[in-house]
Amino acid sequence: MAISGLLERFKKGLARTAKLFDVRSWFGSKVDQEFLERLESRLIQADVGVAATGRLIERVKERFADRTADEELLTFLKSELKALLVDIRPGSLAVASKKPSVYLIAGVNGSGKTTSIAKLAQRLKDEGRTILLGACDTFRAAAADQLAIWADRAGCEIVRGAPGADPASVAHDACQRALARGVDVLIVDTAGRLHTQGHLMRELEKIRGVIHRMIPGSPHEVLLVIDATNGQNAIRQAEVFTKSIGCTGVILTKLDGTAKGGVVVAVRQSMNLPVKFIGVGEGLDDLQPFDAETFVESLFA
Ligand SMILES: Nc1nc2c(ncn2[C@@H]2O[C@H](COP(=O)(O)OP(=O)(O)OP(=O)(O)O)[C@@H](O)[C@H]2O)c(=O)[nH]1
Ligand SMILES: [Mg+2]
Repeated sequence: MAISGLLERFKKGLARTAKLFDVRSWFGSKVDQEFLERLESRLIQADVGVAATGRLIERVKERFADRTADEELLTFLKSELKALLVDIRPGSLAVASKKPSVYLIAGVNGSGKTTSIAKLAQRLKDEGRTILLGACDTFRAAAADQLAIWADRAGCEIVRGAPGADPASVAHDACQRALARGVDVLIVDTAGRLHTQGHLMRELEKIRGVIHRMIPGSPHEVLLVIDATNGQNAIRQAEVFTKSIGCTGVILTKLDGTAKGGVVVAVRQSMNLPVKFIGVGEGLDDLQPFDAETFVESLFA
């Protein structure tokens, strides 16, 4: 996609968060305590997180205290935020040296796993890759149906089990099929679960274990799908899921519906987990590779 198109999508998806960062309307005001408090409260509201906010405010104070807010302050804020996100490579997913690359997708209920998988499958397919989907959400019969519809639309095959089947056995079958078919990518969907549900977290560990045994070196990515509207709760989810299944990155969905877009920074800072993709709508092309540069520009657009 052209750079300008990407910026427009980010802007649209981040419009609610960007409302908090109307820094231009503060131009001409003195950077005093009141100014810093206002900036701090905006950063907190956007869920940038206490630690990153504290650091940003300190940096602004050091440099701009008692000066007048102007373009230079805006440029400084942007570059500081970008620096917090700098080492995130846009949308890069690990690719196995030997096929298939396996991506395991997990997260709490309704966070957007299945729709994100559909969007991701479409994206990878458009890049010319062959995809197999594993429907390891056997908890609800409708879940595999939902994935099957997406698979059909994206023109890829799906492996599913009987309702109530052991999800780890479906993972096993999906790996076997992926190897037999020689597909490039296997994406494994899982049932939503709360990070506080110990037995369901263990079930997830079992799925991961099976995948790892069947395809050595895999899963190549364990992507945690986080609903951005959860704000700071996302951090706790990320901690527990990472401890359990070793997450390698985050798909942050529903940014279009929230002003808490700053959580991208909080996730990066507190968990050292890169945000790989962001969801900015319900359409198939509403999953975008996360790009720090475009993200920050959109916040202040
Ligand atoms: N606005 C918006 N809606 C989204 C986005 N991503 C997902 N959704 C919606 O969120 C709802 C839940 O999505 P699912 O993909 O079914 O979520 P899930 O995590 O698979 O849910 P469970 O399998 O039940 O845990 C659906 O209505 C999606 O259309 C997004 O980026 N923006
Ligand atoms: Mg689902």
